[in-house]
Amino acid sequence: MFDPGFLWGAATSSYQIEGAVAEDGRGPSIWDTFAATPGAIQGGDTGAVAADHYHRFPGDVALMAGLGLRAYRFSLAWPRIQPTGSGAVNQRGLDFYRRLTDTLLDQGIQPWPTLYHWDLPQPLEDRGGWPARDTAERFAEYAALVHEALGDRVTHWTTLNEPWCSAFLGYATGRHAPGRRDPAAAVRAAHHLLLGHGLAAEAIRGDDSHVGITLNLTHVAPVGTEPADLDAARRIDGMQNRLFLDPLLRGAYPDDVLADLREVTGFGHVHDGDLKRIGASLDHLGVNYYAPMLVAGSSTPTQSAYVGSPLVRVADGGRPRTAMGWEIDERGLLELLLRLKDDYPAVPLYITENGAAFDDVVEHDGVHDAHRVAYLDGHLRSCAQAIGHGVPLKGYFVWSLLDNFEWSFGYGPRFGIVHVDYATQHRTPKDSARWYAEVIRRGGL
Ligand code: IFM
Repeated sequence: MFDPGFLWGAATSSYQIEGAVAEDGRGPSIWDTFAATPGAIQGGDTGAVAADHYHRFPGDVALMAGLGLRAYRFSLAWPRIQPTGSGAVNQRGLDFYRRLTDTLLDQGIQPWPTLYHWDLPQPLEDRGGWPARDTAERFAEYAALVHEALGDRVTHWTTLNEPWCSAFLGYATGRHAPGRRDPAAAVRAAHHLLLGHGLAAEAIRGDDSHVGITLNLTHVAPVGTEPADLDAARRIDGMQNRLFLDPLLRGAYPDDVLADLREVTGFGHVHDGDLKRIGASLDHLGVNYYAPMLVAGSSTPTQSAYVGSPLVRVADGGRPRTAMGWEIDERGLLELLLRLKDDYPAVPLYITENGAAFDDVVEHDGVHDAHRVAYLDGHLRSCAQAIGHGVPLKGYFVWSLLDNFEWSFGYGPRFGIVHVDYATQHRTPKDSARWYAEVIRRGGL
């Protein structure tokens, strides 16, 4: 079960909630540019206003306190702090995060910042973006600046959120900013993101600082026992999980994944010493889990984010789905946590995102999101089971505190436990928020 020190939290990210994209000296990010590209985002939505958290953060922190949250995971917008991605600090941007952090601390809520949740300063993309090695160096410089400013208030740092998405959705499929479709560039980006993590961790780590990274991991299973299905599962597990876990926790890329990727690119971009820096010990690992993946071999080549593995298709597990079309299966989370314990050196784990979008209906007496409550309840049960099996799981952050900008899907999908009326910016805690507050109050289910 959950021990009394278990960290109960909720998560958001800068571009998804802040708005105020041109205020107080913030520079443009790749998401501003991408969102302005016709056809890139459903409904032509952008993060220009989002949930207006930049102006409303005191009220949002009061809401968090009302729910009894012990921690709040948010991200810092790099272009607020370094508008061009390098050089001098924009003090007004940094001050926003200082005020946010202080307001959280005043309410007894632990600030849990992520340094990068996808909003790369546009000038760095113009100089090559993550496929260029220099971006990793610039990221470490930015991390050091933020640490210098907030290191007396923050103990737990996360370098990157979901580098798989940054690399493969951003540079291979083009579904995310910067919208490039260049598989070889995506593979280089993945390495430079990991390198950026390693360099930033070196810059931050010290007395009171714990440094982690958040990965979007999943439980991958084959539909059957045919060799092609087993190979599909190996490949997808390799690209989604092991390509990141192995260098971080074992100091080496998995040989089979390198072999799969040789179809796409060579590895001249991996320099001597990089893996040593990437594999320097993690103080914690953040796990984002939403759905399992059932996969099969395929005879028809398809282009997907899984570059180097065209003969794979995602199969239907026949389970109920969320509004994103993602299958609901909390057992996948249990399998994933047990696998992390069995296959990798022990490291404190935190679920840094878990949650679901559903088609919420605002009624006269609130938002009765029973599906979301059931989803969260099931996944927390898996967490409790995992702890019972000895998994070092130390905390859980619901995705998300607020309804927000869901990237290329715009404002359609609602993941929040708090409803946001985007016309008025009025916040309404959903039934799931009340349910979660009660879980926190009781210290468990
Ligand atoms: O909204 C995203 C978040 O930014 C990263 N993880 C997945 C969430 C739901 O798609």
